[in-house]
Amino acid sequence: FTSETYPEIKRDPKFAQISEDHVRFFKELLGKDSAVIDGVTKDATDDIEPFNGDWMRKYRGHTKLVLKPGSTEEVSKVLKYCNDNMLAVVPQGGNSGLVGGSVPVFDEIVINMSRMNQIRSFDDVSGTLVADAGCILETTDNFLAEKGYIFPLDLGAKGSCHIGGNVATNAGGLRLLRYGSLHGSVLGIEAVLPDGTIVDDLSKLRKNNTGYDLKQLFIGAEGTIGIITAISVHCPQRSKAINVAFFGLESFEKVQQAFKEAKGQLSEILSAFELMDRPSQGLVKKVTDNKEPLESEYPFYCLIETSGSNSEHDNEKLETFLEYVMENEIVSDGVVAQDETQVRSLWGWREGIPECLGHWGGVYKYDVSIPLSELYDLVNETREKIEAAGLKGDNDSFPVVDVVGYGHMGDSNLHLNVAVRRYDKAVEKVLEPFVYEWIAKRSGSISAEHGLGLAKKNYIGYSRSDNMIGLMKQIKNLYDPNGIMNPYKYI
Ligand code: FAD
Ligand code: 2HG
Ligand code: ZN
Repeated sequence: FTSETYPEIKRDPKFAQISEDHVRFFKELLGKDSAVIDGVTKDATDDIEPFNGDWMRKYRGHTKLVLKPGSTEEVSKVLKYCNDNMLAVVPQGGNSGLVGGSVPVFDEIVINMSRMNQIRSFDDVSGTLVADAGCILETTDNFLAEKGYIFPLDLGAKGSCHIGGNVATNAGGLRLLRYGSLHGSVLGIEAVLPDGTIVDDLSKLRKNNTGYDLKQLFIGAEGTIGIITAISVHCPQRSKAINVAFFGLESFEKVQQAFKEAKGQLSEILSAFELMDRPSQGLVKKVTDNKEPLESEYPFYCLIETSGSNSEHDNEKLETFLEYVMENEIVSDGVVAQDETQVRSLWGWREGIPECLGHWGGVYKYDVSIPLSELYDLVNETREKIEAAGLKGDNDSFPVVDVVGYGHMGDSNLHLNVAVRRYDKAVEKVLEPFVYEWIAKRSGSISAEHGLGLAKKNYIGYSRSDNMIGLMKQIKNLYDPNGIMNPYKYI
């Protein structure tokens, strides 16, 4: 999946090659040792390769220059210089993105945000946090935990992703069901446009109906119109009572019934409802060899989390719910975590899936949104097609290890993953455009939460009309007329 395997992408000759003069300018601006990793003048202060490759080891660029600005003013000077000199750039946060958006395609300069990692302010009455874009999600959430608050987003890559990267991708994660989308909880944004303009929209207000809400354009833009340097976000109170239950179920019909009952009976304390199929759990078992939570195997598993302020009240509700779903044979077996260690261990069976699936070499990933009733049909049909093509088996002569489905049931968001021993054109031919056509027929989304990046750039038309794509291009041209921001990606 390097740029060589996308023969249709050619380096745009309008972009300048990085010269020693450019490098000299950046070194003077940012300071040689802490801020510039340089392969142009051959005196790189650090290994440049981790900035060129993505988390999945699927996409690899060829940058020779990584810049780490330490302030909004520095980001502004860097971008203005790049824009004036037609140097293409890629904004990079924690580099945990799953669509190849955070690494260069050719020699674009990587602007890595890790040095901008300070909390700017926190108001413990309103719960409003203002922080630099390069703060790591987990570190930020630990800071909030001490104050009794929680970041309104959680995901498996929390230890490495940046809050700026989360906003740039409009990440969804494990508790969107409870806290909603970042489009709602982000109150303000500070960003820099390619010409160096600082967009100062770091509002702390929940209500502000004074014209266009321009910050929304940066949420989910994937670094194509500017660099987010800080965000202001509304953080909810951290719940004191957390319960986690893990169930085995006989059919996807029963999963849907369980979800309906969970919403009805647990209502305001329900904070996550996650789905895992047997093949996904089988692969986690193979990789970790941990003891599974339930004695028997089931075709489907659900993880339910409740968060509330009164453990007695929450336990009572959860017990009533459990009795109901067991008595009515909606759920076949289940376990409730008894302590914090068990909470983490149960979550491990869900959060550990992406990492375990990569164990055999590669994964074809589809992150889709479809009406709930049909959510799992896509996995069944894809598995049938892969098996019929003779591509799946237990030994090295077969490229496919397994076809699995899991995801954020509560948000109708399925992760269809095909774990492979090697990337293989025969597998790709079965998967595409089949998956995209299947989604388009149901008016679903080909990217529910990971974005488009490089991976999905050719498929946006399956989820957006020509009219919508045309409007997006107009916005791109307005904010980035020279096209230096994250080129060759989706727009
Ligand atoms: P990067 O990967 O560095 O960048 C992602 C995109 O944002 C790129 O296009 C980049 O150019 C742009 N960007 C980054 N920072 C900025 C900035 N400051 N300004 C402008 N543009 C910027 N995603 C989900 O939605 N839900 C999940 O549950 C989820 N779980 C994951 C679990 C694992 C194990 C992994 C590896 C990934 C997961 N992801 C998930 C995907 C990924 O973690 C998210 O997309 C995350 O929000 C990316 O943040 P990042 O800082 O790593 O950004
Ligand atoms: C998750 O929900 C992430 O675990 C990753 O969004 C999904 O790797 C994937 O396909
Ligand atoms: Zn996800």
